[in-house]
Order: sequence, then structure tokens, then C-alpha cells
Amino acid sequence: MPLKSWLRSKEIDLSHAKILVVDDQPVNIQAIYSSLNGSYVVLAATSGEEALDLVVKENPDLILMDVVMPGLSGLDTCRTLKLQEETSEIPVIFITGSDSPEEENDCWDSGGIDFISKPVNPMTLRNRVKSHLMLKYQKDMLLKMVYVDGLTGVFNRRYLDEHLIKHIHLAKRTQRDTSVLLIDIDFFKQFNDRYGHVEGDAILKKVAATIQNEGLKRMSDFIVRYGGEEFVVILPETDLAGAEQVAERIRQEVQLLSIEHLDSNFNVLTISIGVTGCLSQDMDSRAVVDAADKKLYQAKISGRNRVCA
Ligand code: GH3
Ligand code: MG
Ligand code: MG
Ligand code: MG
Repeated sequence: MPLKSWLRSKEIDLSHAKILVVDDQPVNIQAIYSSLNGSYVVLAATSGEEALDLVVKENPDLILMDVVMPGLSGLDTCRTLKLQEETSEIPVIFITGSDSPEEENDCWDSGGIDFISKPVNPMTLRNRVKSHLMLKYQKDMLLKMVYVDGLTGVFNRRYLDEHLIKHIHLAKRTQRDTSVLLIDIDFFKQFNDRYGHVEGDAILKKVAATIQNEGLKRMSDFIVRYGGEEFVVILPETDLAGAEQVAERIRQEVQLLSIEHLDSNFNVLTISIGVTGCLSQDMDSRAVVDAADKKLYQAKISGRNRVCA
């Protein structure tokens, strides 16, 4: 969507936005549900513990959180969400019966983005929810523009630069290796020359999607478009033997797409992959990618359409 139109609020469709309501009293959930249902997708949890599970499963866009609950309080639930990387960006609005400034301050301190007093006025609730969903949407769009490759929809080089180093440090600390694959399409210049750039671009999308959907099995694995027709895959907590298996699966899946490439030695489109572990490298991203690049070079000179580790 062009910049101008997504900034214009009335054009943003929020009807698929997911809101999680957390309250130990079903009657409170019901009241909020009847104010918001129809405009958004509304989910409910009756405890902080249940909310933490549901947040991971459902990835809501906004959470409406009761403060006082038996077991994990709303404040503790919010603190936990803010500490976990996958859930830390989800906005939390507290709903509370207290009117003490100190307790209100606790809501902000625990990571809440706003605060609504009980009894909840339905109009106030709807306006606040809409305003925060809009902000969340705009923030998500900006993050996408910053970290996602426009053509293929996978992460870009900037994302890799910021995240690989974290995985390298984690691997050193835990002594559990993170492995890195450098993937390069074989004879891609000839592909473009014969089939055209538009077809070449479509193939880049297809290869990226195949690596992502057929190649990567763990939530923590991720793929990055590293350059024109090169991709990097990060496999946290994966040793070299495991990474070789993943690389081999990816290589086969791409070959199985059976994309015609008459100027390739294989008659179909193929990829070559270099594999390295990061524990064996000095502690920086450059060294790790260079090591994978050396292996990739071996795969290329020894015939292409293969994995070298
Ligand atoms: P090799 O098997 O040695 O990797 O040969 P190659 O032709 O794939 O390698 P080379 O690095 O010489 O060429 C990469 C080519 O990839 C250059 C360009 O034609 C193509 N390419 C790079 N980025 C894009 C892109 O965004 N879209 C399209 N369609 N083609 C691209
Ligand atoms: Mg309560
Ligand atoms: Mg290349
Ligand atoms: Mg190539």
C-alpha cells in the first residue's frame, strides 16, 4: 500500500484486528465483548496464565488487561509479555477499578500503553481501542518497510545485520551452535537472459517461499534475502550435521519445483549452498558469512546444485 494511503486512517481496514480481553470476571469480559465484537475479532482469557499461552498461539494486535486477578496479576502478566521478544511489541491497555495515581503509575511502569477506568464507558473503550490499533498497524507497516525485502517478502539484509550478532553471542554463551547457510541460485544470469527479468523476479519469490515453507521447520529459523539471488538462512541451536540436513532438504525442494532452465547443466533451476557453524568462527557476523561464502564457492566450483559444509 502506498505511504500516503496507509497513513490516512479511514482507509485502513481493522476488521481483522485481533483483540485479547483478559479478566477473571466473565461478566466484565462479556461487557467488553459486546462493545467490540462485530468491529474486531475478540478473544478472551480468564487468567494471566491463560493469557500468556493464548498470546503465543494467537498473536493478538492489542490486549485489554484487568489489573487485579487471582494468580498472575495483570501487571505481572504484562511484565512477562514485555520480556519475551515475540510478545514484547503487543500493546497492552489496562482496565482497572482503582483511581489511585500510584496504581495507575504501576500500569505504565509494567509496560502498559494506556489505561481505562472501570466502569468502562463503551464509547471511550471503542475510541481508545481504535486509536491504539491504528498506531499498531502503522508501526507494523514501518517495521515491515525497514526489515522486509519488498520483492520476496522475507527479511532483508538490515534485519540480518541486527539479528545475526545476537545469535552469535547466544551461541558462545550457551555453547550451542547456531548454523548459517548461504544459498545462491545457479546460472541465474543465464536464466534472466533467456526467460527475462520479470520471470527471474517471479522465480526469486518462489525460491524464497520454498526455502521458508518447505525448508525451515522451527519457529526460530529464519531466511534473509542477502543480495540479488542470494539468501542467508539462520538456524539457531543447530549443529553442523543438522544444518547440512536442512540445507540438503532445501536443495532438493528447489530442484523438485522443476522450473525449466535450459541454459543450466541440470535443465531445471537449482541452488548451491555453503554451510557453516558460528562457534567455529571469530565473534562477528562478517566472519560467519565469509566462512559460509567459502563453502558456497566450493559448492560452485565442484559442480553446483550441491551442499558444502
Ligand atoms: P552462478 O551459478 O555462479 O551463481 O552463476 P550466476 O549467473 O547465478 O551468478 P552471478 O552472480 O554471475 O549472477 C547473478 C545474477 O542474478 C545477476 C542477475 O542477472 C541476477 N539477479 C540478481 N538480482 C536479481 C533480481 O533482483 N531480479 C532478477 N530477475 N535477477 C537478479
Ligand atoms: Mg479482576
Ligand atoms: Mg550470486
Ligand atoms: Mg548465482
